[in-house]
Amino acid sequence: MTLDSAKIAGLSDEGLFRVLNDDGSIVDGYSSLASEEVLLRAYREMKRLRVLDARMMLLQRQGRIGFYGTCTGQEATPIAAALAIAKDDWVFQALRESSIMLVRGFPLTRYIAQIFGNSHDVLKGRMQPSHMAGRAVNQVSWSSCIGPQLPQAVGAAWASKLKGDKTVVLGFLGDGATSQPDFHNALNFAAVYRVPCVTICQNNHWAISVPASKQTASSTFAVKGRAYGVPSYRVDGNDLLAVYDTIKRCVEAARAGEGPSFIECVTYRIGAHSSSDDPTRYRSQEEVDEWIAKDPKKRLQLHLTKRGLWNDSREEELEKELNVEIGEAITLVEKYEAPARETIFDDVYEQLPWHLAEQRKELLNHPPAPTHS
Ligand SMILES: Cc1ncc(C[n+]2csc(CCOP(=O)(O)OP(=O)(O)O)c2C)c(N)n1
Repeated sequence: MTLDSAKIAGLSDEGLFRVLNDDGSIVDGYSSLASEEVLLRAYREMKRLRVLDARMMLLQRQGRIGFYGTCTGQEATPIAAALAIAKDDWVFQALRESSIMLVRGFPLTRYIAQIFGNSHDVLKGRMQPSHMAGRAVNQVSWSSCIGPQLPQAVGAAWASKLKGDKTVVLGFLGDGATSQPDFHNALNFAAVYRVPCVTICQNNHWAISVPASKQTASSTFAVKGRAYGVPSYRVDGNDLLAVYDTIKRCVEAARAGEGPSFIECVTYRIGAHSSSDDPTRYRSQEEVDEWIAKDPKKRLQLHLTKRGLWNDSREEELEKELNVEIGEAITLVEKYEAPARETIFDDVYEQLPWHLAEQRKELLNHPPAPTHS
């Protein structure tokens, strides 16, 4: 299955590819690649992410975690991406795609432990909250600088091509990151070396307080791929089926040796940029309300209901189940201690150089500083 956009109505770099109409029906004559099983799983994961984000924001407001970045309103892209790739594929995320790890089997408790930065966190509390990584699921942490994950993704894809192992790499960015040199370096290199990298831009209309209209004068973000010779597509990012089908086709094309692609997913950040941001300073509630009406979770729910796969009692049951799952995970994780002090010396050198070994010993000879509760 490779990508022949000429045969797929609406799939282009200036159009807006849609599969689901607003009422949850499918565009006439279109047949999606997503099975019922994929759709039900996708809905569950979208809802889990929404519940999780809401709980994490509450914890942040209660002072129990330091920082959080939600994905509310944008869930279709990460969840569809997670379901469209193979086990060995790699993911280089930006801020709003951590949930891909969860869908690919990373344990919820370890995920939440990263947000607390405690001893159950595989990153040992070294990264800012919401900057996860999981070697077990081939997901690389975002550095917080806007853009560097893109040349990294292209480099990993180049390695895959050189090794001939058929692994595909996804690299994510926001609309703001298209103004960073790394975006241009990455797309150029990807095209010249025809690497198996699918670059996905979540155009959520805002880069903190900078609107998409001030980010570029191009007609769309997707057309930027043309300049580099990267096949590019613009899709409705609130339409899980459109995103799933497009990513799946691009990934399979990359796996078949057809090189890179670039996808712009048009969506909207319903919440604040992060727990440190107040969006009422720069955008109107009317604008937010317009996008709440285009909720990607609601649209998929309508679709499943139309197909007889979903109803109110299943929704209620799922809500209860997710609240228990997430509530129990938080209770468990919050009890873990901080990472041991000496772990700051781990993971850089196979054998500690003498001066660091000396510092480590010195540290262990001193009692820990008192903690303040
Ligand atoms: C190189 C660099 N410049 C500026 C910042 C500050 N900053 C953090 S997030 C952000 C906006 C990112 O917007 P976008 O790429 O659209 O992603 P979004 O947060 O909307 O998902 C900026 C400018 C940064 N982290 N790194």
